[in-house]
Amino acid sequence: MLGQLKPQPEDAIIELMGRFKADPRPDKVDLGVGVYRNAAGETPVMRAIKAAERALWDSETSKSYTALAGDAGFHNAMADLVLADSVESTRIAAAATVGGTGALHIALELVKDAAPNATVWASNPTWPNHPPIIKRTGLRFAEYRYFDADARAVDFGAMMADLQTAQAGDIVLLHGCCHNPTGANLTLPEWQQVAALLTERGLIPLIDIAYQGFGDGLTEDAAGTRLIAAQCPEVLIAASCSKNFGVYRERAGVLLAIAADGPTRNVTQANLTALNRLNYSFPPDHGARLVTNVLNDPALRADWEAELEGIRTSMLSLRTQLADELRRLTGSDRFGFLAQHRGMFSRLGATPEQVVALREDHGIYMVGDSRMNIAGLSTDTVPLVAAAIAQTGI
Ligand code: PLP
Ligand code: TYF
Repeated sequence: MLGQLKPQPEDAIIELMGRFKADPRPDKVDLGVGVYRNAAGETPVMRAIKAAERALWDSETSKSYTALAGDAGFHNAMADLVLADSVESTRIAAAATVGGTGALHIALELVKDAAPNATVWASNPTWPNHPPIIKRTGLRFAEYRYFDADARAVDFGAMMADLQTAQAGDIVLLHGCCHNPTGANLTLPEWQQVAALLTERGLIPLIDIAYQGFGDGLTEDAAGTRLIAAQCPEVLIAASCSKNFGVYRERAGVLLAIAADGPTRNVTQANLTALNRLNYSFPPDHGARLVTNVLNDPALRADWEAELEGIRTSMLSLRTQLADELRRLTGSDRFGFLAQHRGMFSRLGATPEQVVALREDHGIYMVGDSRMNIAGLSTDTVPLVAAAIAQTGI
C-alpha cells in the first residue's frame, strides 16, 4: 500500500530553513521563514506568556479533557480581541483549533458540508499553504488578482473586477492584515468597497488573520475584519495566535463563524464541535489557555500589548532604515514600498535568478518569490542587505 504513495514536494519555506542552517558563512542573513526574531536573532517566549505559564504551573490541578470545541473562555477572549463589539456575541460560533492552519481547515470542511459546490477564491499570490489546503477539501479553487508586481502594491481594480465574476455563495479568502507574501494591504476605504461587493453579490468572506498587531496596531489591524463582520450576514474568521503571542509550536488558533441569527449560530456551533471531534477530538489547550490568561489579566495584557508594540515598531523602523539605505545607494525611490508595506513580509520583486544570487553571493536567504522577512533584518545587517540588493541590480 505505502508503495503507492507519490513523492511529495518539500515545503519551499521550510526547506530554506534547512539550507540556511547548513550554510557555514558567519555573516549569513535569514529573511526566510515567517517567524519573528529580535535584534539578537532570537524568537523569545513573550514575557506575559512566560508569566502566564508560570502561574498556570502553580494553579493547574488537572489536565483532563476540556470541551470538544475548546474552552469557552478562549473563544470569548479571542472573539473580543479580533471582533471587539462589531457583531453581537449571540451570532458567533467558535472552535479552538490546531493553530490558524487548523482553523482554516475546519472552516473549509464547514464550507464543504454546507456548500459543496462553492468555489473558494484566494488572492494571487497568497500564503503557499492556502491553495493546497483548499483543494484537498475537494472544493473548487479560483484566484483573484491582487498584486501589481511593478508598483509592489495592491491592484485593487483587478481584485474587484475578478471578484465581480464570483457566483453567489462563493467563498472569498481575505488576509485580515499584513498580507503574506506581499506586505501590500487594503486601505479601510477599500475594505469598505470589498464589504459592499460581498454583500451585493452574496459572497461569503473567509478572513485569515495571522498577524494582528504586527502591522499598524492591534485595533487598526482588525479594522477590515470588524468592518466585514459588521456588514456581512455570514463571516468565517481563522485567527492564529502563533505570531502575536509567539506561541508557534503550541498550536493555538480559533475559528470564529458568524451566523445570520442565533438559531443558525447554534447549529453552526454543533457542526464546529463535530468537525473538531472528527478531525482530532479535543483541540490543544495549553497555548490557548496561556493566551486566554494573558488577555483576561489586566497586568499581563498590558505587558503583552507593550511587547507586541515593541515588535511592531522595531519592524517598522527596519523597514524605514532599509528603504532609506536603498534610496541613498540607488538614488531612486523605487524601494519606497518597503516603508509602505506592513507586517512581517515584503515582496522585493527580484527575479528567481536574483534570489539565488543574493543567497549564493551574499548569504542572504529569502523565499523564491523574493518574499523577505523584515524581522530577519537588524540595524547592523540592513546596510549589508541594502548593498547586496543594489549590487544585484534589482
Ligand atoms: N495564515 C497565514 C497567512 C500565515 O502566514 C500563517 C503562518 O503560519 C498561518 C495562517 C497559520 O499559522 P499557524 O497555523 O502557525 O497558527
Ligand atoms: O509563511 C510563513 O513563513 C509562515 C510559517 O508550511 C510557515 O506562515 C511556513 C511554511 C509552512 C507553515 C508555516
